[in-house]
This record gives sequence, structure tokens and C-alpha cells, in this order.
Amino acid sequence: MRIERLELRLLTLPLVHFFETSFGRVHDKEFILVRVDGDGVSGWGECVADRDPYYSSETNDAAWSIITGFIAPRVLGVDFAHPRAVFPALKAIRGHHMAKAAVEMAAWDLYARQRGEPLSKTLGGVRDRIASGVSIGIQDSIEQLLEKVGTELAAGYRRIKIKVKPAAWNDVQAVEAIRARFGAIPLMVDANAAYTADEAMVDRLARLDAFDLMMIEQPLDYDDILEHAALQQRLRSPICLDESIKSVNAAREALALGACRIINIKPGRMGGFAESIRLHDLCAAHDIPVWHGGMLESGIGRAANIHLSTLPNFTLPGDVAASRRYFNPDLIDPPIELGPDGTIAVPAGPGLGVDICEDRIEAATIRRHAIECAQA
Ligand code: OSB
Ligand code: MG
Repeated sequence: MRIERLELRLLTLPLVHFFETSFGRVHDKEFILVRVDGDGVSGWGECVADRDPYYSSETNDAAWSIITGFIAPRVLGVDFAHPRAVFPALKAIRGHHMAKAAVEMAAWDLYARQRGEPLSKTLGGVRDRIASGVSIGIQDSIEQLLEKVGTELAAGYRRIKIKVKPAAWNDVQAVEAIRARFGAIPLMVDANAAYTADEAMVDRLARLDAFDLMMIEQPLDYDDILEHAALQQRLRSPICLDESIKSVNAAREALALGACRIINIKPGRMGGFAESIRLHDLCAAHDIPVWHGGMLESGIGRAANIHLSTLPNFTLPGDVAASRRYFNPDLIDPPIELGPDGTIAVPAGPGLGVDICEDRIEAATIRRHAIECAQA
């Protein structure tokens, strides 16, 4: 596989509903799309960096400059026997996993399309449908939150995750109200690192712990594995790490110290599919179940997430949900839909297997840049 041309675009798309986490509320999504071309075929990758360095230190501006200045020169015109060779070829560049992933995942799509096989097959997947859950942001009131939970349960989603933070009614009262209204539904919370390890905060987490949660996601700081290990000792609920698992090495540390019992895999955070597969395999060897996280992706990144979710150790429902929760219209047609049993079909065509609406991409593009291989 040889990439002859790489095109970057920055897009904005309005969200169907605002999304609020412990670091703020967003009404639209700004992201980079990467298109790579080789042998008359195109591959697509969606970058999950954001406008702001809040979930991660990477921003769209940083990713743009790293891709054009450092990643593109290391992949353009290079003969890769397999897309798993792309991440190692970028070793000289430290960090910037989301920038690397956008290009690496486009290379996997290109390779799978050139072979005429669905990406799930290239990645080693074993399923043709994936179990789907939802991530519900912080709302304006408990009543609004309960209404959202009711809507998503009625749609058939297999588990509900709510965002929490240690303020007002945004954690213990919210969970208490959901349990009172909906009973023993599969429920979990995601704090996006909003708690600290001091006694008052740990007490607050211990109160959440009493509600039979499937797991508590990333309660403490994004780079603090030691405190998560101490906290896991005090909680009955499994801790699931998201932000803290920035590499396979970080996961090895977390598992060795007992900092979590579940891991959320996001290929953007890991630097692409190859590192995500290594993380998946490491977790399987330690009997640690994994699920696929989400970053409010458009249909392009969403399709990629669906393909990766078909690997065998993705045994818990992930944050990969239907397009209509995010964008209307989406950048793909037909959009990703939820079946009545709370599962999503894995696209069967070559590569991502979805029809990309280039006219919609064009309309949402605010900046673009193409780089061609010198001898192409
Ligand atoms: O922590 O999982 C997270 C969205 C943006 C940034 C971080 C996270 C999330 C989500 C949304 O929880 C998942 C989704 O529905 O795509
Ligand atoms: Mg999370």
C-alpha cells in the first residue's frame, strides 16, 4: 500500500443536541477529516481532537500542524506492507496520538478497500452486529435527564451512561433519581476526571458506589494511575479508565497496579487501530473486558468505531450509537441506525463500508490542504 496524496479538511457540523461534560457544553463539532489516495482508491480517517485542549491536550490546530509538518512526510510515497506498519513509522513523533490515528485509520481503510474486504475483517473482528449504549451529557435539570434516559431506553440501547461532576444534583441525586424511576437498568457514570482523591470527594464517590453501577469511568485525574489504584480498593464498582489509558504502556501500569477493572478503548486516544488492537489483546490476556468509547464522531469515525468493536474482547456495550443522536444529516448516507434489539449492523462493504457524502463534506469544510507525493 502506497499513499500518493493526503488531503486534510477542517469541518464544523452542528450537533442535534448540546453535549455537556464536566469540562463544559458544546453545541457543534469541529474536526479534521483525512483522505488518503493510492492506486485510484481513497481511504478516510476522522481526527477526534477538539477545538480545546480539555479532554486531551491535542487540539485541531495542533493536529493540523503535526500532520502537515511531521506525519505526512513520513507516510507519503512510502511502501507499507500492511497498515500496522504506519504507527511504528511515526515513532520519532512523541504523543499526538489523535493526529497519528487520523492518518493511520485512513491508511487501514485504504488497505481494506484495495483488498475489497470490510475493515472489520482486516482488523480481526468476529461479529456482524455490535451492542450499543449511549452517553448522556449533563442536562439542565433532573427532569430533563430522566426524560432523555427514558427516550434512549425506549429506543433499545443496551446501557445508559450519564456524565457526572461533583456539583449540585449532578452526581448522587441524578443517579438516585434514575434508579427510582427506571429501576435496575444497566447504568454507569463518567466523571471525565472531575473528582479528586481527598476525603470529601471519595465519600461522594462512595455514595455513588451504592447504586449498583456497571462501572465508574475516569473519576480522578487524567494522568493519575496511582490514585485510581487506591480508589479501586475502596469501591465495589469497577473503575473504567478512559483518559488515563494513553498508550499500551499506560495500560500495563494500570493493570499491574489494579487501577481499573475495565478499559474504554478509543483508537484516537491510542494512536490508531494497531495500538488499539494491542491494547485489546493485552486486556484479553488479563481478563479485563473492554468497550468502545465515542468522541461524538461523524458517520465516518463512527463507522470506524463499529468495525473495531467487532473484536472478541469488546464484550460490553460501547458509546457507539446511532447517527441521529449527533448529526442530521450525517456525512454518510444511509446513517448509522440502531436495531430494535439495541445492536448496530457492521457495514459489509469494502473498508468502512459506508457511502460518504462528499457534497455534505464540501459544504461543512472551513479549511483544506492537500499534499502530494513528490514522484506520484
Ligand atoms: O469521556 O467518553 C468520554 C465525548 C467527548 C469527549 C469525551 C467523552 C465523550 C463521550 C461521548 O462520552 C460519547 C459519544 O456519544 O460519542
Ligand atoms: Mg469517558
